Amino acid sequence: MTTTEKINFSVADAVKEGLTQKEKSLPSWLFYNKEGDRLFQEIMKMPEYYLTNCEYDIFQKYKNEILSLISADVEGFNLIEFGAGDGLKTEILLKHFVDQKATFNYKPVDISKNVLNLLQQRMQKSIPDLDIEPINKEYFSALDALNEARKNPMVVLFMGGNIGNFELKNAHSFVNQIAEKLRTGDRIIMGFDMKKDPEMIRSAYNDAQGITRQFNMNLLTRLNNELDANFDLEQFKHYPSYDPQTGTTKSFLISQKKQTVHLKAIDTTIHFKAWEHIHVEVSQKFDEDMIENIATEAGLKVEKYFYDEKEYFADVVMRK
Ligand code: AVI
Repeated sequence: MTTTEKINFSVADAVKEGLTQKEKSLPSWLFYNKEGDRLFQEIMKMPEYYLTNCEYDIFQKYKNEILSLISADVEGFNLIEFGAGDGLKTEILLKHFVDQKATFNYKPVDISKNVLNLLQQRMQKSIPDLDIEPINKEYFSALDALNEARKNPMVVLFMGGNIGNFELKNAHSFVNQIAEKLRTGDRIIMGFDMKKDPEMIRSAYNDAQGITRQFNMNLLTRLNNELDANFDLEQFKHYPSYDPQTGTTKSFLISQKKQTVHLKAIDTTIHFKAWEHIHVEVSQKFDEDMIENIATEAGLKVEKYFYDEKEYFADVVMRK
């Protein structure tokens, strides 16, 4: 088999498209290969990366209030989680809901069968009484499929600040698209990382131990391995920026000199000027006005902001 036959074509297409544009960029989903998943787990343990602990604290503190809110006027509910990951934080809610004998089922949605299998094994072990039904589909087709057969309201969970990885206008359309598939009374619970001290935000994306740097650089290693490319990692630099005016964190890989990189498997040569950047990630930070705008545009009403103690992060309940 030749290298070209072995490559994953969606990776190839995304890379070719991203690196041959006038302003070079790569989509952030490319971070998450096996090594990228491992490095992201490490990032979440870094003292600078406050997001994970904040959301963990919110769920610990408000699990009962969250349950009261979503179960108050219904006989039962379907809890649909988009991109559950390792499920560590969701487990806090699920355990509590089961202990309280709430009538609900848990439907994690992911396009990776492997992620779902691991999650199911984990949940069945830690919460044997949980009614869990993984859905191996894309998010919107999962909602379509659920809508065909459901009686009870839906609560869509999208946590961890993942909404911030969309460009702001795409975050709006993502929520619009979910909301279009909801019925009156359905809810979304979404995690938003809030605007805060810019120094703190920049450190979260530039930790002292250099794990985030490795996470970003791993993208180039991935292209070297999967697309038979010859990026010299020593010649690229990880650089995160935060703009307090827009609340946008951006991560760049910056070419430290004029250089040429060849990606053999896609038969592509890329020229870099000295200090030219590749834009690799957006991590948007929000304030309440921005969240209200997202909700209102989608025809949703913000019911409640659940904040951690320092108000760094919010899990927001929005209702149709
Ligand atoms: C997954 N996502 C919410 C993370 C974030 O904070 O934007 C990804 C990340 N990138 C660098 N550090 C963490």
